[in-house]
Amino acid sequence: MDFTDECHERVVIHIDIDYFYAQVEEIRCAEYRQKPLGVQQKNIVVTSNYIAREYGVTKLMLVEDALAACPSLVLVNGEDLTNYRRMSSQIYDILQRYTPTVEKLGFDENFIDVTKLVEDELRLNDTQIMESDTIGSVHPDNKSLSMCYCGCANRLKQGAVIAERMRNEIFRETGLTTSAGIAHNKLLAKLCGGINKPNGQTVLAPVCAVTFVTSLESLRKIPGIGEKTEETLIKLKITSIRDLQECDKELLIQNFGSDMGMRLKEISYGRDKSIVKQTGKPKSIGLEDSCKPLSLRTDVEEKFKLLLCRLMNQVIEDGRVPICIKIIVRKQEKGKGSHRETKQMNIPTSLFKLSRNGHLEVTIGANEKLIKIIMRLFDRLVDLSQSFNITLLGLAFSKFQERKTGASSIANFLMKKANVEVQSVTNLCCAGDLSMDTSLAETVSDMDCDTEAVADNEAEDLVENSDAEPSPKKTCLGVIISKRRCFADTDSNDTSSPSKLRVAELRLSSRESDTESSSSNQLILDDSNVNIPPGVDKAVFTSLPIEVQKELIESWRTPAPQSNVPTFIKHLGPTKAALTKNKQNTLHRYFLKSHK
Ligand code: DCP
Ligand code: MG
Ligand code: MG
Repeated sequence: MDFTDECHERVVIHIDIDYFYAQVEEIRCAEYRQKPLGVQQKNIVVTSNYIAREYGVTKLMLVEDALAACPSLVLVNGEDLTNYRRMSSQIYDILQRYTPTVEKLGFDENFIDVTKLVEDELRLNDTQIMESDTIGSVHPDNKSLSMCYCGCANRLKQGAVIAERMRNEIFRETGLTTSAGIAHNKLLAKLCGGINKPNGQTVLAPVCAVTFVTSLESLRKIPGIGEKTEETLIKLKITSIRDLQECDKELLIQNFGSDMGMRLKEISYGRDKSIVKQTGKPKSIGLEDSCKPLSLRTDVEEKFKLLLCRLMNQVIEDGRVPICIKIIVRKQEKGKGSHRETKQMNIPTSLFKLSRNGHLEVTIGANEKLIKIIMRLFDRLVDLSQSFNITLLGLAFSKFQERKTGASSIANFLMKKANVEVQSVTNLCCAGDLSMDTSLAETVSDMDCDTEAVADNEAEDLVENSDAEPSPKKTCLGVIISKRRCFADTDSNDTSSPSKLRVAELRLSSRESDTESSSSNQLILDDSNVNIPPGVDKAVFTSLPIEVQKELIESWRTPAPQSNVPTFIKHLGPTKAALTKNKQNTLHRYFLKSHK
């Protein structure tokens, strides 16, 4: 196999924010711009501005060492990640305007596959790059870029024009400068993005990929080669990229397994087939914080209250209603060392509501109720009759409901439930070998980890019956709808192909509409003196959101011609049966008693 041979069809951009946390602090306080600035978490300077870097202050340096290197260093506390998180998602949103194929990597990096966009722009313009377009630097030079005849030179240049546009837009809207790499794969885009930092961008000439990777000064420069992999490689006497290229492939496969072994071989030649995978919303939103040993329940409660306050802000920003909470506790026990335990339970959805403009809000008393739940979980996790020492506490929300198109829309009404049924364990990252509990747990909260698996049935056991959300499996309309294969695919808007749509994601829960209208649902029926057509299940009808009821009532008053499908179900798409038998396709049909 020739590892040097790779096609250059794709155009991938990697964008990294310059001195991220420190730059956010400079935006908050302009006077920091002229000073050496470091952002501190616990006793570590996690990053610094470029003035401080000139003094030798490096990322992840001990505060003590940083101050020794630069006595005039201004330190700001960066433990509250709210602003960083906000900027990070603002940038993600900006990039999403160009293409949905954006993959978020941590807080300050994104990969964007612009292949399609480039093709479209090249076709539309039918020209070479305009004089006025800036493409930034080319590594190693323009001549090398034009040495391949597959068309990659034009594609990459156009990609660079797009990258420049993206970076300008990010700067205009957030004030943050960024650096970018443009290449035919993710690995090279990330690597070449570092060539012109800060506030620069670089296109990599594909024919120079191997030379470029070989020139990297250490194995660790390659994303994917971490401390452990490097250790093993060194044991195998592989200490440089060139060694990796020249070693026997079988040796790598023996020591790392076939996938990783092959991958190491490929990346040593700058090859990377991995695709840019669109980042979805995280499966859990959590944070945790290490603390001095706590041995009183009241102290634990205080700490949980603080964590909950911060977590609620994150959930509100996220906009989805969580229906499960998990607590994480690190216990220190004599003779046993320290270990983490978790416990989770479902929470009432009534703790949250959606405002008229679709924003998530916390209902009155929600925090107090949540603290009660949290402490109930804590009491189950810790034997209070014995002395205890807690050195870390964490909270995470998971199992989200998503309302996509307004609080009272039919799509909202037929909400996603697949994740609720499939996902029983949250994926909060244990900081693991990463050093700073708070920041890192938050940064990578959607990654897999080894937290204790709490069985679904256990979580269900803990549900407070008085206020719990009913299971979607038990709602009759949900059953009818999924049987009838009526689809609400708000993502793709593709109603032509039922196979693409997600039956399992449909759900109906009368409690969902609690926040909006359930108390007045009955009224609409009584007040309007409506004759419900025979066969319609009144109970099901009254559990529908008011908007839906109104629209149905309207359609019963004035029988609609066949083509006059109520607007709220147009986007659901016709069922196959409805299309072939040419029956009236209205929501009405879905709750006729006879269909049960
Ligand atoms: N960060 C952190 N802990 C780590 C690594 C990073 O808290 N172990 C935070 C601080 C950084 C941010 O993540 O500001 C982004 O990390 P980068 O490695 O991209 O570093 P910077 O953006 O700060 O600097 P650069 O200009 O080199 O990209
Ligand atoms: Mg950065
Ligand atoms: Mg980064």
